Amino acid sequence: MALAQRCALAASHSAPPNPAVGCVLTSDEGELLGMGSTQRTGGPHAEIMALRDAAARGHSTVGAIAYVTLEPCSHHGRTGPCCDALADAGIARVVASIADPNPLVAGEGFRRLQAAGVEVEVGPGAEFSRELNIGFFSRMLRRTPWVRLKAAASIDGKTALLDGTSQWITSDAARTDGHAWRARAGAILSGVGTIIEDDPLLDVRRVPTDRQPPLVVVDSRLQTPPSARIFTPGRSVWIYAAEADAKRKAALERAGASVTVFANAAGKVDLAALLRDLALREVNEVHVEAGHKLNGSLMREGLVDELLFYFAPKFIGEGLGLASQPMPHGALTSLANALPLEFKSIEVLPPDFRVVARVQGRDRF
Ligand code: AOF
Ligand code: ZN
Repeated sequence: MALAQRCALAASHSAPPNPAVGCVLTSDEGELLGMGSTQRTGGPHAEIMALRDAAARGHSTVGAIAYVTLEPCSHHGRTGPCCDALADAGIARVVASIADPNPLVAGEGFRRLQAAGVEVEVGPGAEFSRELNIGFFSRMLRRTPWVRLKAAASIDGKTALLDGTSQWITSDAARTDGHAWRARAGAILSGVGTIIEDDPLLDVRRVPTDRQPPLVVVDSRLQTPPSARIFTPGRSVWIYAAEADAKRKAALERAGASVTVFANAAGKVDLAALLRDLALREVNEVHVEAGHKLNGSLMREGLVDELLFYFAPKFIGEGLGLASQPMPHGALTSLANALPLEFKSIEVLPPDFRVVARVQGRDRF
């Protein structure tokens, strides 16, 4: 299963919106017969790749064991059912980490395998598989993506100088690591303020990938310049506005953007509706890289599931913070009311360090 997990990890940049899955086939004595990973959307699933690999190596899979990090699918989606392919290939036993939360599968893959006489064991590596695909589980079970907010700050929690200067607070290793998190996301989300002030690319450059996540821009009044660097050929830019002036909308559409209007009562973009819309567009994980205002709005509305914070060994003193909107009930008067988080990991990326902190209980779905 450890090898199947490595295969799953290898698929994490290219698999979205599909879950990243790995599959390893062995003989019942444990000889490796074949292995595979989920391919890009519409391509073969991990099980099919592993069966093909075994065939290419000249191995029979009759009586073999399949280790797979997710329940083999039972439906006809963009590809055919993997459970039938495994049974037809003579697999005797399937060891799967966890059931597929896709309602089209949800245990049916296991039932079909058992009905075909295949022995099924479920559980080994469940936690790994769910974490690797937390966005897919979120979209399938909550109908909204998993939202991870990334920020880079000085040790005293400042993300920019008072004049907005923020390049660069953290060093190379941390910035490359940030690109690896972008690469596994279904979309990268930012605000019009960041686009105007920094004219960033917000793409994946520092790690290998064969897929650029679409860029989502929260832009209430369509102020994104059509000349911004985010508009590069082949990349999707999805702009969400609260009102859409016809001329601006047309200009942005000419630049390659799609424009959607979702206004809330305050005349701002309805962020919860935006996220639900991203789930409909098959976005599993949203990687937020925005300024303190949009960060603050997302925090205030309780829409952030996880924080991905990098801290540099620098002291800024007076500067801009991580998130700067008042919380819904104003300043807290009791620490007992602070949003409870749980540190999932703390890692040193010299000279900086990275903290992944999750809103307590938010992953129970
Ligand atoms: C598997 N093995 O490697 C993956 C699975 O549209 P399709 O045919 O590509 O199906 C996508 C669905 O298949 C996806 O929503 C999830 O339920 C399952 N993913 N299943 O057997 C795999 N990636
Ligand atoms: Zn499948």
